[in-house]
Amino acid sequence: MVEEDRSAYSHCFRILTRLYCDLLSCIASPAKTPYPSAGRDAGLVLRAANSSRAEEWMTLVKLDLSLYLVAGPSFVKGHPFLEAVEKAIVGGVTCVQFREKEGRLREWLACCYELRALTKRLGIPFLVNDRLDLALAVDADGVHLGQSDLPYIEARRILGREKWIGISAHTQREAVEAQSSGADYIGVGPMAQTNTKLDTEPVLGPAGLQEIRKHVSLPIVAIGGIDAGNTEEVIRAGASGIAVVSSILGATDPQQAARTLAELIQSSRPNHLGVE
Ligand code: TZP
Ligand code: MG
Repeated sequence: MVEEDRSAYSHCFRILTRLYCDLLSCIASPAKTPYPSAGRDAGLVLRAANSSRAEEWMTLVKLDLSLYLVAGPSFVKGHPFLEAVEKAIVGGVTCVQFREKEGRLREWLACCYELRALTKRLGIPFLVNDRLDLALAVDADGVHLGQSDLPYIEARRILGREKWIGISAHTQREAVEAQSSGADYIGVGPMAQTNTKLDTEPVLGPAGLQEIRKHVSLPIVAIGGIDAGNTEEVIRAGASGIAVVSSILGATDPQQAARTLAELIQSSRPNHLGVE
């Protein structure tokens, strides 16, 4: 095969692959019904979800980190995974991240397609933990990277300027570095002991978060061992939002669990009416 033919074939192959992916995501989200819950603007959600232009979705959807659900099938107890995530969003989750360590890449890919379709239908952002390949494959809105993952600069080069990139930071130095590199937000934790992730850094707690907050203006999502009992303390320490796994996905009623946390977040914000 001559070089020209080879390049024409590979061009066609890329186009067909793209069409196939678009077809898959259409099949995965047949009903573009927005769910105007949790104070979201139904008109905006409808426009964004129905938009065939990826950049229009990215300009219309807002990265609201208030109640950030970190979700993977292995963390759900007693409910079908997608049903639990949908209920949590209806209850007030404002952002979803796919994070899974068990299983195979192909299973994660299928799961990410479904989460992409669900979050688009309900009008909230969808990010992928660690894996840029998965994020790009399903056209997620961004990635969340740890200190041992691909550095920000390479991730940004691969993802382009439109996507969001969050970085985990455990120390003041890592937080300042993430901010100056250009990250969109940082994840700080653990706030308390957690059984969900076994290789965590030592507990930082709200006091550690408060210290980091003094040195960065970037949105901070607190993570690790957060539930209804410590949400207020964490928000008052300066977190823009909380990221949770078990207090929503391990709850008997994920929708109610999300609602309770969303209400606590609202009422704990320093500028909440009657608070300060
Ligand atoms: N990163 C730091 S702690 C943690 C992750 C992903 C797990 C949080 O899970 P949970 O159940 O909300 O404590
Ligand atoms: Mg990671």
